[in-house]
Formats: sequence, structure tokens, C-alpha cells
Amino acid sequence: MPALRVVLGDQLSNEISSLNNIDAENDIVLICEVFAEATYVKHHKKKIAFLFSAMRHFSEELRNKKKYQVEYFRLSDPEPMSSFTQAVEKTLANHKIDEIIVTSPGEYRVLTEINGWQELFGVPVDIREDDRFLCNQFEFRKWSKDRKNLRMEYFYREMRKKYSILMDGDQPVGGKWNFDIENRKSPNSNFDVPETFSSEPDKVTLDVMKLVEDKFSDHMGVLSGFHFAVNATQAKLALTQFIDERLKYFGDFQDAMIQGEPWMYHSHIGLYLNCGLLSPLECIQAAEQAYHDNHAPLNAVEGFIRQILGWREFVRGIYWSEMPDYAALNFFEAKRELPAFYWDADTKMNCLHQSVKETSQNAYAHHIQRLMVLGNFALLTGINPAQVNAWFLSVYVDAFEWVELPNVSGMALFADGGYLASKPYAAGGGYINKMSNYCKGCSYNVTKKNGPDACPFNYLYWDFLKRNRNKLGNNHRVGMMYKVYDRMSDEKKELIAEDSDKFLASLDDNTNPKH
Ligand code: DLZ
Ligand code: SF4
Repeated sequence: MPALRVVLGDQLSNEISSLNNIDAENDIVLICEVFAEATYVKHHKKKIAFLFSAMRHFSEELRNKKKYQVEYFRLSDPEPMSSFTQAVEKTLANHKIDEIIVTSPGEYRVLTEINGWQELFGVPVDIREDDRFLCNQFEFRKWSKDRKNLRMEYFYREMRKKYSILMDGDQPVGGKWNFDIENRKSPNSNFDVPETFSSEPDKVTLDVMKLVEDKFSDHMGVLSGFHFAVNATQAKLALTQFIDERLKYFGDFQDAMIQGEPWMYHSHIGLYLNCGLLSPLECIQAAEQAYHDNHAPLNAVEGFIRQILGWREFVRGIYWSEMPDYAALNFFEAKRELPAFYWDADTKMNCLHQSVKETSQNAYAHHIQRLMVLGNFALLTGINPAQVNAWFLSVYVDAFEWVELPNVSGMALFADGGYLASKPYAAGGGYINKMSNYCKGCSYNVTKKNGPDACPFNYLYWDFLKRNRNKLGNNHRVGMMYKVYDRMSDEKKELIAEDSDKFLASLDDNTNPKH
């Protein structure tokens, strides 16, 4: 029974379930570059180049090392494919196929497309579980079923026990499950951030870069400086370099932002994990080993492992149990258009300017830039969650909807009303000033609360609370801030309202339909 084994662009793992028990002689593996995937949101140029290069490398490995028969469609072919469905149709027409086998995709949108194949093509379709994740959907639903609000911490503890990671019998190593309290150092020391992993683009990558420049020239970002790993061997080197050189400082400066230091002590392996070049357990075990070898402290190792074993699995569980409704949630009924500077970085607010500039350059920004600068601004100014999600999904090289949507809608925008996070991550300029050196180079004054040169975050923060009092007034974690607001003089409240109205009106004059 020859089968068509479809491997999607974020399924580039030898162990992917769609390739289990393959009949190398008779089965066909299909990997395809398609317009629909590159353009349903206009992905950053570097993201498309990374994925296409990784897909081309992976298909060559399957052909040469495994001797599989691979059908690979390029967007540079004379008849490029518009969608997965078209590519499957074409392959079915060219080969005798009795069955389609595919691993469940990372996005609800694509699952809906695949669900239609059996009827459309009249061939049985076997959609297999994506067992590269450490918690399957059944297990997650069992855990989350009767909980009104979900908190990652308890889920994470279960996962630590299940995989026996950083455990001392049935107790956590070091006597605590979570060392985050030690992970919030301000960036006030001298930094000597090691160079991030870099790999020269090879011929395959250079070809792909040319293709991207040709076909997607109007997408965000630049291709110059492309340095990502594009196969599993290189990705493993990037992981090893992180473990050897950065992990020890990862915890301490996890939330710090320094102008001109986009990579800091972060791992930058999310892009490899999320497309399958690295597996979660290999990253977790490498970090745990570094702790046992006294190479990195517990606060760093635990924090890193929590991101993968806890947070990553947790948000995926939420995505699949809550879709498709989750994508439409808009707790604050936020309607504002995304300002143009999210695309062109043209703003006098230095923290936003730097974060967008780096995003455009690297298809990457680290989690505090995403959450507390770009996300926080969108939250405070009430930007429509659908537009914010589309932006995050398109510009970050590691972003796929299963991970992007809960992080943006749930954590950054509180659009799910507190299902995922216990309070909105709203902050004024003081937080950004504490965690970064952006304010020194800003046209606004972070210590000023009102007036034309006051940091806009300072008044927007209060305006956000005031606007949403009916939704947040009963949230006990925000309650304190309402007490502070209520104690302000009427004159002060008036100034906050005036400054905010002026600022928000200027934002509305500055939207950009280009993307
Ligand atoms: C993100 C992306 C892009 C830009 N292009 C492709 C592509 O041409 N072919 C492909 O198989 N996958 C691509 N991807 C990743 C898919 O969008 C991803 O598999 C789905 O979002 C499901 O997670
Ligand atoms: Fe950002 Fe305000 Fe600091 Fe400027 S002063 S960098 S706008 S936080």
C-alpha cells in the first residue's frame, strides 16, 4: 500500500510520526514550499528563508541518508504550488498512492485544511499525533478539565515529576520548584555578551535568500546577516554553544534589555525547537547536565528548563483545548489599529524603536522586549488583538500559531480575561527603565508623569486601568493600583486623561495598511 507522507515545514524531525514505519521503496515523502503558508500572514523575510532552507536541507538528508523518495516543490519551480492541498493533489496525480499519512499540524487553520483531504481526494488520511511534544492533548485536557483558571506552575511541577527532571526523589532539586525571584537582575553591571551562534549561509540558503528577495520583497525585514542554523547538526551546535557560553548568566539577566545587544544571554533555540531541528528533551537534558557538572547555577538551569518543559507545553495545551474560539477573544474589546511603527520602527519612543528595529533586522526579539515593551504598549493603547497576533506571528522566526497566540492573546494582551495569566502584564515606564538602558537615549523623560515630554507609558498605564475598571476592578492583583489611582487629585486625573487622549489620537493618525 504505497503511502504519501506529508511533512510540513515545522515538522523537520527524523522522529516525526508521519515517517514511522515508512516503506522507503514505495512510499513518497512530500515536502513543499507553498505561497499560502508564506503569505497567510506576511512572514518576515528571514523566517521564510530559514524555513525554506531547513526544509531543503531536511529533504536532501531524507533522500541521501535514508534513501527515501522525496517529492519537493520549490516556489522557484516553473509551476509553484499555491497551497498544501494543491501540492498533495499534484503528487497524487503523479504517483499511485493508497493512503495519506501526516502528523497533526501546529495550527488549527492547517488542521481544518487537512481534515478536508479524505473527502476531497477519496483516499484515507491518517492524521497522527505529534509526539515530539512532552504532554499530549489528552493528558493536558485531563489536567485542565475542572480548573477555572490555569496556572503554569502546577502543570510544570507535574511535568518535572513525570520526566524526572531536576528531581531529588520526589522533591525538587534545591528545595524549590521555581527560582524566578533570582532571575530579575537589572542591567547595571558591565556586560560582555558572547557572540551568538552563527553559520555562514551555504549555497542552499543563498538560493533561498534570492528566492525570498524575488517573491517577498514587500515583507518585513532584511535578509542580510542571515546566520541561523539550517539543519539538525548545526542546531545542535547552537544549543551546545548556548549551554557552554550563555546559560550560566541566562537566569540573572533574563529580563534585562540593553541597547545594541539583541541576543543577550538568551538561547535563541526556539526557532529550531519549533520547526523540529532540536527536540525538547535534548535541550532540557543538556541544561540539566550542565547543572550537575557545576557548569551553570540552578536558577539559570531551572529557569531555562521551565520555559521548555513547563511554559511551552502549557501554552500548546491551551491552544489545542481552546481553539478555534481562543483566536477571537477580545476581553477589553480593543479596537485600535496597529500603529505603523510596528513595521517601520518610526517612533520617538526609544524602547519601541529599538525593539522593532531589532525585530526587523533579526526576526527576533527576546521575551521582555516582546512582552513588556511591544505587548505592553499594545495592551495599554487597546490595539485590536487580531492585528497584534498577526504581527507577532509574522515577524518572529520562532512563531507558529500554537505558541504565538496564547503568549500574545493570553499573556501579553489579557484578551482571554485571565484564563492563562492572573493579571494583565501592564507597566509604566519605570519598569522599562529598571530593566533596560533604553530611557537614556529617549526623547521622552521616564521620570515625568505628564506633559508633552513625559514617557507615554506613564500616563497610558493609568488611562488603561481607568478605561477598563469595569473589567479589572474586581481582580485582587490589580486592586491595589485602583486604590492608588483613587487617591490621586482630580487635577492629576485630568492631566492623565488629557495626555492619553492626545497621544491616542496621534496614534490613530499613524496607522499603515501596507502589511
Ligand atoms: C511558516 C511556513 C512558511 C513560511 N512556509 C511554509 C511552506 O512553504 N511549507 C510548509 O510546509 N510550511 C511552511 N511554513 C510552516 C507552516 O505554516 C506550518 O507547518 C503550519 O503553520 C502548521 O504549523
Ligand atoms: Fe520607553 Fe518611556 Fe523609556 Fe522612552 S522613556 S524608552 S518611551 S520607557
